[in-house]
Amino acid sequence: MNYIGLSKEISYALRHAPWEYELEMDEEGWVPIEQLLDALHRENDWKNATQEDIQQMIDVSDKKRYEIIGSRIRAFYGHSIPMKISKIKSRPPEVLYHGTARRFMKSIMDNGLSPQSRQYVHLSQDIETAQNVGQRHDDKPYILAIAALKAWNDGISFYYGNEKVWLADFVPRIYIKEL
Ligand code: HQG
Repeated sequence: MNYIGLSKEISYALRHAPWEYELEMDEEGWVPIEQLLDALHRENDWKNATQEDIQQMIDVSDKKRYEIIGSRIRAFYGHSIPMKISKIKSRPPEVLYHGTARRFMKSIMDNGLSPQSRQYVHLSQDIETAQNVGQRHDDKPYILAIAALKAWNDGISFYYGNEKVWLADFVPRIYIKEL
């Protein structure tokens, strides 16, 4: 089984286009696994995929992108669908990090971090994770340190994604420093 391909397909379905897969998604992003499997089975690449394959894909991945509880599955982060996925507000650690590209730096330092095509700004728990995120955009990514706890104390909302990923609606520039 091509687990990377399966993960990409499921990411597209759960984060970006559940309607293309006829998925009924609730406000926390949960969908019935059966519906997802039915949709996958309509595609040649995944016509024999099972729930065990999905579980295995989750288990072998270096990133925790999805969770299964009972008969439902959801993505932890990354959504771009019009219906905003509700996340639980949580007090962040003192500092979070964000890896980005040089070409975005001027706009970020002028305007703050905003979600762009996703629903939330994605922040990293540690510098290594931020490096990996930033490398998707630039060979030599810029790492930003976010004064998250100070921002939280000033009323900025943060949300827990997974143990490496935090989310925010917006991060004003006064909380952002280049590392
Ligand atoms: C930038 C992956 C200009 C921002 C990763 C980023 C992550 C601005 C880009 C998750 C800006 C958006 C999300 C502003 C932010 N002006 N540019 N004001 N504010 N930006 O891909 O955080 O592998 O939507 O710096 O690992 O890179 O898919 O967000 O460079 O966890 O599971 O706009 O996606 O996870 O890019 O990545 P993205 P991201 P997966």
